[in-house]
Order: sequence, then structure tokens, then C-alpha cells
Amino acid sequence: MSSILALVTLLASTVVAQGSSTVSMSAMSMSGVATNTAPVAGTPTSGASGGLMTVHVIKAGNQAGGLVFEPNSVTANVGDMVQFQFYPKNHSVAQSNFANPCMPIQMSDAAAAANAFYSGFMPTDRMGQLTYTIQVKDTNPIWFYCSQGKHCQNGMVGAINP
Ligand SMILES: [Cu+2]
Repeated sequence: MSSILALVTLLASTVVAQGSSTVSMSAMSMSGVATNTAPVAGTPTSGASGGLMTVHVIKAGNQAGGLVFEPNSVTANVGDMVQFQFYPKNHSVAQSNFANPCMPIQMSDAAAAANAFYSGFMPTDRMGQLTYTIQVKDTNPIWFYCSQGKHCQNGMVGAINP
């Protein structure tokens, strides 16, 4: 649990930013972390644990109410973090695969169930309240979608290292 507390502490101490940033945090072992704290900052920080880590920010939705992830594709190195920042009204992010882009990956690939990520629904009325962060474990493509209503069918999909 200490790694969860470390991440929450980090997120709580930072401010809103866009794009990639480099921050320091301790190693994490879980596949994803949901928080209701402030998004990751754009300035490098240092911590007792040492080591720098890149955080890629992806917006789930946008101010215009679009059914999109922005950006919908990022290139990340092993060990990098990807933080989803949720816009109104109620989006989610779930891991899928290329063949079944609007289906939880564990439904088409039982072997993926152990590490599949899903944020759960993130109802919010303003940006900055809800985030969900995963760590990139390898260089394989990671596909994801929003499981709300028909958002995926309307194009709310994205990928890491496609
Ligand atoms: Cu959505």
C-alpha cells in the first residue's frame, strides 16, 4: 500500500498541466490507480526515492463534450506512466485490443485478465477532479476505449505504442 500512498501524495502536491512531464515517484506494482486529486504537474520534481519517470497525460473527453481521447495515441517507454484526466460528464477508460476495440480485453483474451485495466466510470462536472494512472509494463501496443454508452462506437478509443 505504500506505493499507492506515494502516488496519491505526488498527485496531491502537483498542479494541472498538459502533455508529457517528468516527475519522480516510487515504483508501483498495481495496474492502475484511480484518484480524485489534482492532475500531474508539468515540472520535474525530485523525491527521496530518486529516479525520474515520464508521465503522459491523456484527456478523456474535452471541454466541448467531445467523445474523444486527446491525444488518442502516445508513445511511451517501459516504466512510463499514462494518466487519464476525466472531463464531464461521465467517461471511463478500459483496456481492449485491436481486434475488439469496444470490448474489455479479458472478454476476448482470458490470459490478459490478470493485468487488464479499467478505471470504472468517472462522473464529474469539471476537469481536474478525477484521474486514473497506469504504468507501461512493456513495449507492446495497449488499446483502450471508453465503456460509457456508445462512446466507443462513436470513436472514443486510443492507443499507447500502437
Ligand atoms: Cu466516454
